[in-house]
Amino acid sequence: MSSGQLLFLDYVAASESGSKEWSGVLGAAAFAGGTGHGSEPGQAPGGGDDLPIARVRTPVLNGAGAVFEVWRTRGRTERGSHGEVRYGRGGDLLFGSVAIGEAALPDAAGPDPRTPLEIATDRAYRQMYATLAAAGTPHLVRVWNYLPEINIDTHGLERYRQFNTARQEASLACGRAVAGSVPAASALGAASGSPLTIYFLASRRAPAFIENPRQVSAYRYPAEYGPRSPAFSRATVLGEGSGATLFISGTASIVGHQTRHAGDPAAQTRETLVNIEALLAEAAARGGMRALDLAALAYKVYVRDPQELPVIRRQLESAVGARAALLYLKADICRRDLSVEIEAVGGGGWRPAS
Ligand code: 3EB
Repeated sequence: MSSGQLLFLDYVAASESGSKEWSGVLGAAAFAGGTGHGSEPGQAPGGGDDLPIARVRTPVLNGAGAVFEVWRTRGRTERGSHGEVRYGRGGDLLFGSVAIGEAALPDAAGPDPRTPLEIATDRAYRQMYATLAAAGTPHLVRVWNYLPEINIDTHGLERYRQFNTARQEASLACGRAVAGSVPAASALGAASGSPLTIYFLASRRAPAFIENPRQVSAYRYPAEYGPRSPAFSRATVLGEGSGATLFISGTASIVGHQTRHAGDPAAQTRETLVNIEALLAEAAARGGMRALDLAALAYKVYVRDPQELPVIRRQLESAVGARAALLYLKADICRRDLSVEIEAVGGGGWRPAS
């Protein structure tokens, strides 16, 4: 059975997006500061009015303007919506996007004891799962979550922890796992006033779920990190052989369950790369993934304080070489003592420049 490449990832500067005429585009994320002043991304490559685009307000730190992360497949695609989710599907794959603003939601003073962010998260996750069931692509492979004010306490709990509570409760209510068979994920801050913005990739086929032997699984974190654990795997592998794609979750300077090197962004970057190398080895040993090295990946690097960008960038670029793709975004990280978080894609979905 051939296992050719079925998923393609490209990073495209908005200023160059007019020169690409792609087919098979499932969806895209657009990263921009969202301050107006010409920073708004325009049309995505292979777009059209019905293309699902997650508009994420995290300023791009390298390069001049907005960047599209474009997900494509081979063959016919169709686009549609389910509730507030917009999706593109083709073959076994589905890309979906949903954004829910909190301003219009009831505050906790009313009869609903949940916070606005919990209500928004619950709605987004239930609609995501309903979309997957209706589309016949039940297996969630990779989820990206962006929420404003991620480190702010409201209603007596940090908003990232509120998000974890609602993600777990919505998943349980929909008969979904909250440990083990859970997707790779990232959860980051976004500019104040943005809606909760979630995009995801799902498949008809289950991925392999990969944990990091250097870290406690996030879904087993002790209660000091919040009343409900974050429900994500450290990585997933979708497909087999040379076409398989590896999705590495947002990865940080955490060993066991504890943050290492607080206040030292260079050391945090190096520790994070050791974690990513451990995931590459695990994916090869247990996920059916061919052996990849750091140079073969496409990275998104989330930097809390842009003043630390040069030191983080120096560490990364000397470790990953010139072939890897690196997109640097300004975003708050879900632990206050973390300066940097890095996610990556490798294998079938991503071909480094040769
Ligand atoms: C960590 O390892 C860092 O809540 O979905 C990374 C990736 C992190 C995903 C999530 C959180 C999430 O715990 C934080």
